[in-house]
Amino acid sequence: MKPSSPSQANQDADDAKTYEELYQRCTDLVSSWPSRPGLSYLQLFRHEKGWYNGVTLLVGTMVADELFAARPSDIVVATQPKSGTTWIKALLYATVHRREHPADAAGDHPFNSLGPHECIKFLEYQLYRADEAPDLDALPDPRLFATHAPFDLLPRAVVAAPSSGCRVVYVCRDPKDTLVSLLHFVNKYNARNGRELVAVDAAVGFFCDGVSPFGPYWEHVLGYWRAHRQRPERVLFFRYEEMKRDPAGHVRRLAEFAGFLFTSPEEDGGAVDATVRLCSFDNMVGLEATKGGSTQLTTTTVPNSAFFRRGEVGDWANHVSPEMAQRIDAITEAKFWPSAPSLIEFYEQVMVVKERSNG
Ligand code: PPS
Repeated sequence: MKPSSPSQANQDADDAKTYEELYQRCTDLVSSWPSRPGLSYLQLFRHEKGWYNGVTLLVGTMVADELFAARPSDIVVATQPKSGTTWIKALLYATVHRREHPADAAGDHPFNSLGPHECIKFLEYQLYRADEAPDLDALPDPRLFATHAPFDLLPRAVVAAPSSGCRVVYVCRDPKDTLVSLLHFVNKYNARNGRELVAVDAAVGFFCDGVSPFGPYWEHVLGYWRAHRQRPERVLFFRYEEMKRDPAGHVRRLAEFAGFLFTSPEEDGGAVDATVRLCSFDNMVGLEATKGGSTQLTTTTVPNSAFFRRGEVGDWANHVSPEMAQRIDAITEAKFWPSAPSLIEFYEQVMVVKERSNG
């Protein structure tokens, strides 16, 4: 049987002598693993924990696992696609770098020329690429990284905390809004490239079967939730909906977690609110870097504007039928209830299944 386990594959790759050789060995392995279409414009490849869209991201994850050397000051943003990645990257970058780049410095802020995905890069999409090994040693502390990988596929050096000391910030979002956001993103790509669009019922089917990028959705959330419960000082766990409700509170928690607490003079001077405003959907969407810039993600050049659509809670109701929503909510309840009742309690506020079964 062909291997579909990154850890097993990494054992095979251990004797690779150069970066190129390691990358090629992982590519050869992943290319032989089972694949199928799913909620992506790329073929999805099966690994022991779920599905990855395209060979390159899985290879990048495996190579990062082999080579990434964590520092205690590192902070890694972890999310599933379309859960609030762009927003949390902006908030973290703006918070950590506020001394050299004050949030209210209008035209001078790096966000005017760089999108959040260029300020905090993905390990698997942008850093561990085919062409050359990234030179991460040269980066000053604190280094900020991002990943969409499930917790179990994080680089071993990240999971090795507390010896590495590295911290993780996770954001999750109502699966229905995550799915709808992803569907729009995929279909925008399909439209740009003259491909057939994915219908919403097919998208729901893929999502519920777990055949979505870095899916299944529920296992991804649960992996980070368990890690957060075990080591809250190492894994911060945010919900997109709560960030929308209280962005300032989340900026303060983020700052404290990252070791960049806002001082009293900063609080009095409105630095928290300035950070919230700078990173708000309405502000970011109007920046030149968003309107005219793009980000290279593996081999795809993505216009930065594609990372912004509506930025609302509950937009799913405009796209997903009540029956489809009920199907997703029933899975959420079944998956989260045994090990994460407080997560289900939270998501019950945005679920239709309870209301229907009560009514
Ligand atoms: S990606 O491709 O994984 O990085 O996408 P991600 O950033 O996780 O998700 C994109 C959705 O997040 C919304 N968004 C925001 N919401 C609130 N505030 C800010 N600043 C913000 N920036 C992006 C974006 O509009 C996508 O959600 P939808 O529902 O599609 O609008």
